[in-house]
Amino acid sequence: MENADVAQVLAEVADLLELTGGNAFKARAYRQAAQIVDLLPTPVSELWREGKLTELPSIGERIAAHIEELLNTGRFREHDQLLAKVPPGVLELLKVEGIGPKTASLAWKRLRVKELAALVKACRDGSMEKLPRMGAKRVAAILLALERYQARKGRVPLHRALATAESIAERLRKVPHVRAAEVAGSIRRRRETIGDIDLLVAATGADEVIRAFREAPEVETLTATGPTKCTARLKSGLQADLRIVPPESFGAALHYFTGSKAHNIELRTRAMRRGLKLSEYGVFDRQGKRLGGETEQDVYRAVGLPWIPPELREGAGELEAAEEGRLPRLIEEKDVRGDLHVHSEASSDAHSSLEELCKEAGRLGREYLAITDHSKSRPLGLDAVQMRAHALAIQRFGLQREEAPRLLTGVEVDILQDGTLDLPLDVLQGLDWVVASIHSHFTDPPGKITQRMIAAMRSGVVDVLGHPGGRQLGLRDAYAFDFEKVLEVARAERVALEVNAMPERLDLDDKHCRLAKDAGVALVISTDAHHASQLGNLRYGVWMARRGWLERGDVLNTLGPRQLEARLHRPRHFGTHIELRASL
Ligand code: DGT
Ligand code: CA
Ligand code: CA
Ligand code: ZN
Repeated sequence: MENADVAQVLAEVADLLELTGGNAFKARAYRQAAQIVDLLPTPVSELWREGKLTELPSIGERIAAHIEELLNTGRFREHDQLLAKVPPGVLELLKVEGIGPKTASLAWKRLRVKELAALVKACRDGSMEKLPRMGAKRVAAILLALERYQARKGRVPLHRALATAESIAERLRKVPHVRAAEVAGSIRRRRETIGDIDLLVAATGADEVIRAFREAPEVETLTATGPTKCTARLKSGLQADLRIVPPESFGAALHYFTGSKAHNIELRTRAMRRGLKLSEYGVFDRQGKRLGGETEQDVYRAVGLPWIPPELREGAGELEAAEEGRLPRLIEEKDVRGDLHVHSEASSDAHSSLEELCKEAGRLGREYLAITDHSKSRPLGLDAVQMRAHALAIQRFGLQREEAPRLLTGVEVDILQDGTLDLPLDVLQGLDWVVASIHSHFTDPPGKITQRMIAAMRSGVVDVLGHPGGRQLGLRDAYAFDFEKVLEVARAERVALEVNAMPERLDLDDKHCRLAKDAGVALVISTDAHHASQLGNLRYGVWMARRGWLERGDVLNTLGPRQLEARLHRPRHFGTHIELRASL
């Protein structure tokens, strides 16, 4: 147990005493002891071994005995007894700025508030205001603080954390005696949202690493430090955990801190059944002999499994699949040959010309690009006449180009509230590629949303449903629509589903990707770029697809243009440009 952990338990005892109306002097003594331990320059366990605990200010016999119990067993009885009396949600209330034990226990005892959500409600419905010494002003301040707390506590989309994490890791790699530095945790698993950043370093000494970490420009302040680990609050508001391990444990530690927790637990159980012990320090046999731990492969090999890609480590059947030799060969970014949802400056919310888009797409090695601007119901969207003219302009522009990518004429057509499409069918039929998306009336009942999608798919002109789940991370959850029904119709009509790679959409999500694959419905990974610089976002979609167990064969735009054309449900003319060129 680190000093910070001990300090936290002592401080919690003080909170619990105050919440339960216990002795105020006693509570103060615990709080002071917590502060002393927290700021101690040496490990408290060392002082304890040397019998020097009671020499510390504020630590008498009684608290010293508790610390001893804590260090020995990881807990102590008085703490457990107090915890049993207070709902965990009440303890959490104390983390909100301006809420002390008095307010929290008033709300709990008088209003039966046992969690944050209930406190928000009590503040809004006026019941909080009626409590003694409360009043409208205090309640308003508490409400504000509650909102800030929930925002801080909230998860951030992957892209907000990824660059920061990688840049800190890069800095740590340059520190002397560092052998390796990797980003672990949910970022390494490419989860769409991130709770905190986890960094792991293999090094022979920790001090220099911790110093470099503290001095990283992204770091605001260290909130906890120990001999081989520390936690920082970053300027972005995120938290980052850093751990330093000896090189021979790096693989085991990387595995452990990559998670997920569910995956780790399953793997450890499997190891136990084979008489092995897995920990962040390595793989050990019954006699405690170390069998490995320098690489992640060691860990999996010890339990008789092949290495499992981090994106699959969610405790969702990956161990069974590995056991039976049916782990998917996950799709990779380089497998994707074209981008089938791209906006040019003809969309009012997009900014790049065809020229700029082609240049960047060519640089990224894309072989084809479908220009899919908005239809007329969106602000300044294109009507039938404008769309025809636009398609012609795209073809003309494509004709003048010799090099990749090939341009496809396309559209992102709105699926209107009644399920009809926002442009006449003959206009849509004249295009190379039709994305159909819902951009309005999100709050209609789920059944209605399902019907809209089904109607669009049955139009006979739609190639793919754009961002089918409708979610926007941190803003709007996916519709509660009937996905099974959508899959059934998609398969029958041979309509693909999009994995929209915009970092704030990532829609379909991993679970829906997997369901689609299992239902035999094709997927398309698209950037939905609104600027040339966003064409590089494809990787986010690929990560989501990998988390959804997708392989190359599950994704239509891993095909070359000719193969793609041949797979579609109505004849297409991707080759027109070539033929036109020949006839010119
Ligand atoms: P996050 O931060 O909420 O996005 O998700 P993670 O997965 O990064 O979780 P985090 O930061 O709490 O912990 C990092 C990894 O450490 C986690 O994925 C697995 C491992 N870990 C943490 N706590 C436990 C635990 O109690 N048991 C086990 N088996 N593993 C744990
Ligand atoms: Ca984390
Ligand atoms: Ca963490
Ligand atoms: Zn779009």
